[in-house]
Amino acid sequence: MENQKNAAINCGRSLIVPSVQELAKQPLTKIPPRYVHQHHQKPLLISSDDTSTLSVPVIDLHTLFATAYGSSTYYSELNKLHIASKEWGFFQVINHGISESLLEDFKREVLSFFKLPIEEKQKLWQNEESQEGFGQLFVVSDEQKLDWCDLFYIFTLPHSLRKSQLFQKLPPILREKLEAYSMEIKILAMAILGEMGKALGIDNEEITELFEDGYQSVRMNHYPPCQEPELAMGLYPHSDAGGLTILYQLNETEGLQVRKNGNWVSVKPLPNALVVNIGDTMEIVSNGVYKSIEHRASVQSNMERLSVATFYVPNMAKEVGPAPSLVAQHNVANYRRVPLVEYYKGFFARKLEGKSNLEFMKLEESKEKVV
Ligand SMILES: O=C(O)CCC(=O)C(=O)O
Repeated sequence: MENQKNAAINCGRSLIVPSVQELAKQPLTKIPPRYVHQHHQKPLLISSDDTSTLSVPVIDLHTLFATAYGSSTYYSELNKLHIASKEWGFFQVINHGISESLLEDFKREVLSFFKLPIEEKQKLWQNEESQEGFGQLFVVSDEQKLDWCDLFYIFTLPHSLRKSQLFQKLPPILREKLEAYSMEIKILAMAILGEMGKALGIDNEEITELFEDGYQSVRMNHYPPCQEPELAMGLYPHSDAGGLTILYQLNETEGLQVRKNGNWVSVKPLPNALVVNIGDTMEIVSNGVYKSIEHRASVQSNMERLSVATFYVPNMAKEVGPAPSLVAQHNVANYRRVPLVEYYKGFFARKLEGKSNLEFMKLEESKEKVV
């Protein structure tokens, strides 16, 4: 068991890269070639009459959590959640139950954290053994293009897996707020997963058993202003490997873009809303009914942007595969079943690129589908 635990927090490592925030402070007119991405695709420009059909759906969680189960109001909101998860893989949630004061306090601490002098940040930089800390993720070669982003990555739950020496080095108020935020996000993720289970017709015990003692990691992203935003990429297009990701956009600067019908649609930050997206694991658990959608982050010439993504993942000691109750309903399994730890090692060992890790999990129609 101990080995499984250690494997879970050591799914791989990323090459150490310099701080983009420090680079962005220099009087450059051009960004270094390592940050220039070719084939940049502009976001879809939405005309005013298209806005309603081309913005990520908004779900009112109070309606789901507090309305009588079985009422038409409840079912109508549950149906919105179901359609959003099937057709967008992304939605924003309002009235989610996390207090405004906690969100504000956590935001303030994350903003100050990224303002620490570089000498202080270096004490918290990733190292040869671990991808936790400041740096970038998924950097697997010296030739690979880099994102215009500094991140701070840390495992938060379960407590037994935390790197206590890293936690202890965090500024005390940030540590306290991160602790509170991560507990609230776990409660929220479990509640949303429960509603998804109901919408999909998955036995409740299956959701609980898979996710209850799940793993959680937090990725704080800082995208500095960029001299050539049309050439740089804040975060390369990817889908998330986990069950659910809950994203807090800390300021009003737009940047998150979601792939929809082959175009990029911007997710406008709404006050006190959180963005939820389906990860590859949930796509697999839903037997492909829900979709984990590619997304990316763009950068701006004159404004910084900050976000915090929390990844909620089943316990690594479990296997990932389609929920048995859904396979029984669908009469077919569309994905393999593998130990989660194997699945995640594959994810962290690759350059972050589209949905490449999920492809490996898909069963081919003609040969391998099993009931
Ligand atoms: O900053 C964003 O909006 C996107 C963050 C994200 O996709 C991630 O951290 O994986």
